[in-house]
Amino acid sequence: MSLTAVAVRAAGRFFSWHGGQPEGVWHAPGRVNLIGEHTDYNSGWVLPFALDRGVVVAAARRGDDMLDIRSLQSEGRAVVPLPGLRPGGVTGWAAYPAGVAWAMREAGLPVGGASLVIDSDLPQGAGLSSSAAIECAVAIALADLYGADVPRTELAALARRAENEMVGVPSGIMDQSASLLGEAGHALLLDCRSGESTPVPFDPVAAGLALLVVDTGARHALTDGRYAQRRAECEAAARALGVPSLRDVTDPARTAAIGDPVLARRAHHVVSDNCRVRAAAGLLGAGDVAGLGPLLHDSHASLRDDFEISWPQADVAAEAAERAGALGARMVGGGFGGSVIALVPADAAAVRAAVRAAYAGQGWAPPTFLDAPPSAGARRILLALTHRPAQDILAARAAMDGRTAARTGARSGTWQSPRTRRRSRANSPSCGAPFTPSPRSGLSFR
Ligand code: GAF
Repeated sequence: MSLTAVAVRAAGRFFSWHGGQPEGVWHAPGRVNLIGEHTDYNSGWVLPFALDRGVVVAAARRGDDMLDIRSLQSEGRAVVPLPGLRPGGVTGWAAYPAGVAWAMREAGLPVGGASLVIDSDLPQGAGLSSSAAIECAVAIALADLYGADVPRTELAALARRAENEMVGVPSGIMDQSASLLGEAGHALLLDCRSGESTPVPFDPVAAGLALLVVDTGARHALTDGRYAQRRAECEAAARALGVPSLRDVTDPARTAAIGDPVLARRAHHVVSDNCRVRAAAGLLGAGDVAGLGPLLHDSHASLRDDFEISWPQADVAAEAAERAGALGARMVGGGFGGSVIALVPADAAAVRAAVRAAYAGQGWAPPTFLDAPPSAGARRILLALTHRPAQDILAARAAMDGRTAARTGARSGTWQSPRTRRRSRANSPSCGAPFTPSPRSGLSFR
């Protein structure tokens, strides 16, 4: 389903559910992480990019301080009074959008009530960050509607806070950053300690390649406790090594000093994946897309053997893809379900056939394949619709150019936090092929 079609559907449903026109429709993409898994909450590096599919929110302000939220993907309606809202006050799917409004108000932003309709063309539980896409779409919608001029890095931090505190998942900053800061034709090198982000050209098609996403069909949920357990293990490993975080360890061999073998393996994955992120960014900076293949392969092995978060379908899909000619393949996201990415020749037919055959051999239902062009980050895609019936929204297609991230029309009040002013630390000499980024100089609301 195209982005246009999803936006039109959400606006049309807004009309029937809320009895009026939305003031606009906002879109936030899902993400694929090229490399650097479970490194973000260890203050390390990640290299995700924004997808061409994601979540749309049709929204309008309300005269009261209530959120009235509906979703085409979830049953029921959530009506949430904003005054007095606290973590634990909303549970289930509505905790994501309500949590964003709560976090924005907690930060002192002038956010009031809103009617929202959420729609999506992103598979849920596929490891492509559908939850972060909801948070980010709601965040830019509320910021825009209420004229809150917030740097996107700060919106990402607020969306993450919603997930950490209202939903209760101790996730890192990667998914929200990719959704809000992504650029077409680029991956985003993110230093999760300093917050610095650097767009890195990523154009597999120009290199005669493609990045194939295999939705393995196994569903994952960050809320099931295993993600939180991995995070706790990483923190324990850092304590064992006497460092603030595993980012501060640059030589993977140093993790052998940890007495507990499980913690040592967890740390080995994180430290080595940090090295792989920086090597990957260096390769992309030099135009060597094919060079990513071995790094993807090694990252999967590390996630399978050291971090122990891959799942049977991911291992089978990655191995079948590589046997059929993929330059490298690996699981993506939090783990225990979701998707695999494979760097494949432009004609991926042989890889698709091999993965399907491997699945059939296991007696599993066939996987789903998605193309993954690196795409633009979150943006407003339909302007005010006042006085136009929902059916006429199709006429607004011209305004929906997915390639150019439109300004979201911030109108008043600039808000800053010290986080935007943090400085990065020097790159580690022990990690191969260091990439010297030239980070974004200004953090502005694009
Ligand atoms: C999930 C989390 F939300 C991210 O912050 C990140 O930790 C990822 O899992 C693993 O790399 O998507």
